[in-house]
Amino acid sequence: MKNYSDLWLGYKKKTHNRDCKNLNKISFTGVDETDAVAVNASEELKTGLKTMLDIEPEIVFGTPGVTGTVSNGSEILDNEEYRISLSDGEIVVEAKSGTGILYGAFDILRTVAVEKDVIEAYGKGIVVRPSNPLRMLNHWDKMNGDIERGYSGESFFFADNEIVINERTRDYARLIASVGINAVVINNVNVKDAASYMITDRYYDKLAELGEIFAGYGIRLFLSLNYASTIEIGGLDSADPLDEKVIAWWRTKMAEVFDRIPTLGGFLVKADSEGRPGPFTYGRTQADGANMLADIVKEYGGIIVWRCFVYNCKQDWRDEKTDRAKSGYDYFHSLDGKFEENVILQIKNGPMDFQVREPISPLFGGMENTNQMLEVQIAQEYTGQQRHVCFLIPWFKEILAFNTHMKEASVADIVSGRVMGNKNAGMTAVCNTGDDYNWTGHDLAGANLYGFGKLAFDTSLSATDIAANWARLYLSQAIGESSFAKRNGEKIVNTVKEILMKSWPVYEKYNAPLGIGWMVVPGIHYGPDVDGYEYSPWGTYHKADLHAIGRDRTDNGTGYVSQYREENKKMYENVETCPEELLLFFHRLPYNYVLKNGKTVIQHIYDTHFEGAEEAAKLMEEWKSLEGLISKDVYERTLERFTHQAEHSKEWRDVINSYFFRKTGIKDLQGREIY
Ligand code: GCV
Repeated sequence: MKNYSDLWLGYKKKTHNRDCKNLNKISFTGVDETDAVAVNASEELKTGLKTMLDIEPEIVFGTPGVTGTVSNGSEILDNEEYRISLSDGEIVVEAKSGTGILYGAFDILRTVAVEKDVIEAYGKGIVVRPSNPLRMLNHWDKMNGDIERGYSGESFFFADNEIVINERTRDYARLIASVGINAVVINNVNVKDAASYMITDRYYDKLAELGEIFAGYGIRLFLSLNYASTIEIGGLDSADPLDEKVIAWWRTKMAEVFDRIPTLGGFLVKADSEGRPGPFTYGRTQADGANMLADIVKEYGGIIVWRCFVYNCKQDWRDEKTDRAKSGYDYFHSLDGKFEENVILQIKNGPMDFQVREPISPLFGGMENTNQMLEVQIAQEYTGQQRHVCFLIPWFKEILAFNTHMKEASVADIVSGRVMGNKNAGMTAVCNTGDDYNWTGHDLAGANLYGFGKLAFDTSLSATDIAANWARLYLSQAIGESSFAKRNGEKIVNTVKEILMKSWPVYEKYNAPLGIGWMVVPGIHYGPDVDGYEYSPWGTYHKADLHAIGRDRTDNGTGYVSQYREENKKMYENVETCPEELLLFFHRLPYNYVLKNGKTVIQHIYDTHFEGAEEAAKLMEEWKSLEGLISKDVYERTLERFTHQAEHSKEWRDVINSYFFRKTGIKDLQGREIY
């Protein structure tokens, strides 16, 4: 018995009576049996079809390289693309690479798993291509087995400073490949202690083995790198990127690393941030640091993913002018066009840090000649830590759709490489997995893992469809045998979809109001503490007094707003056109400022917090309506989380409302209990 769930790859027996003869023979074109990824695709199909339909398909491999143009001559396939069609009653999967074939295989398995008709699905032929070149996960796993901001157990990559490889490793690769992930960073961006030695003989063999497993599923292994490795493990006294000794050390080191871990895709670097070393120590720019490494790894096909989360975390809270929100842009904008071709700047979605609501980072649209990758967080650090349900895909959809007004491009246009014609671009998520049975602590948090992969692969998918499909795939394994219709499939899927789609707005309601963010217990970032970060060095201030709240980020204030293109600047700086959900991020307003719905800011705070807690309780009731319909384990595990959320949302409600009532003395118009 595995001690972990198969999640959406549950492959339960299907009892519908669809005609499945088309699945008896499946042809792969463009690859032969020497392609490890295609072989894994074939194994996956065999296992899945046997379990679900009791079919043992004949898999016929084609000739490598034959498929550049698909059989109907209409499309040229790129490396990870695939086409599925029906020909003489058999399924043909065409691709240029094993990875394309693998994605095609998972497509077929999903079709069967959700009980869709194969002829309907593939009769006319489909061509599927990923929206983003890189679709990555960042694990913040530490080598001692802890996970920074991990809410679902311990690491399954590391224990006691050793790398762990077991059955779960392969199943993890299968799971994430099935939703189109093609790159994984296994270790925390804060590279310290044993992790600094990842690029030494101590770990090479294991990393090579791990890289090989991943490569078998079209996934490239990446490592987070300690920028000051020359000092920490190299015995030099400097990490100056322009110092010849430093460069020479890296040259030798990288030759060794890529020789010992041949499948390595490259490195992720957090420099000059939150205590991590970087080029600033030597008076150099972020480009100097990134380019030095990129230049060296180029000959091995390596990529340097360089994070833009660079800011001063030792700020004086008394200082009105410094604004943390400005720092990413301040440090990187002027370097546009100065990065090597194999450097990708990894930019968090907002200028602060994964709050429940933030404006989009002005770096998107601020750089026209630099590879960019969007970083989001599915680990719910600030969004309920996988104890509260918070389905983040609707939020990610908004982020991707944001018009940067750089050539009228959306964030999705930029990070897909469509605007600049670059291939080193994409999306990454700070991952939410651990060694818990269900991988993500909260069963419903699995929808964020599944959803991120699906969205990064196809940014045109709707959040609702992603939610529904996840519910359908996951619950079909959670429920067990018998047909979907018989076990109230539609009710289950609709209920879960509704819960998921409501969850982010509900969470936002009882959280910090109107985009101001933070108000969490420092350090752990869980639970309400309105002034927790107010007089701290982290640069995250709401500035509430008895008259007003919010940060003036217009040109009269910190000037952050000027980092946007003119259209967006205008929208944000005008209190009338600033989206209300971000009002306090951009403006300092009196509590009696009247919002578009006629409510004052203070009444809005009271109302949303009462509503949020009520709605959280309703989500639990909706979940309860599934009792007896879904697996008992999933039902009970999740009910426990909902019970906590319902209580904890009241805590949020009461702490926030009481804080503002005490600060302002303004009564709730509805006379509800505030303490
Ligand atoms: C990995 C936030 C988190 C840190 C995290 C950091 C980052 O500050 O609280 O735990 O460090 O972001 O993204 O590097």
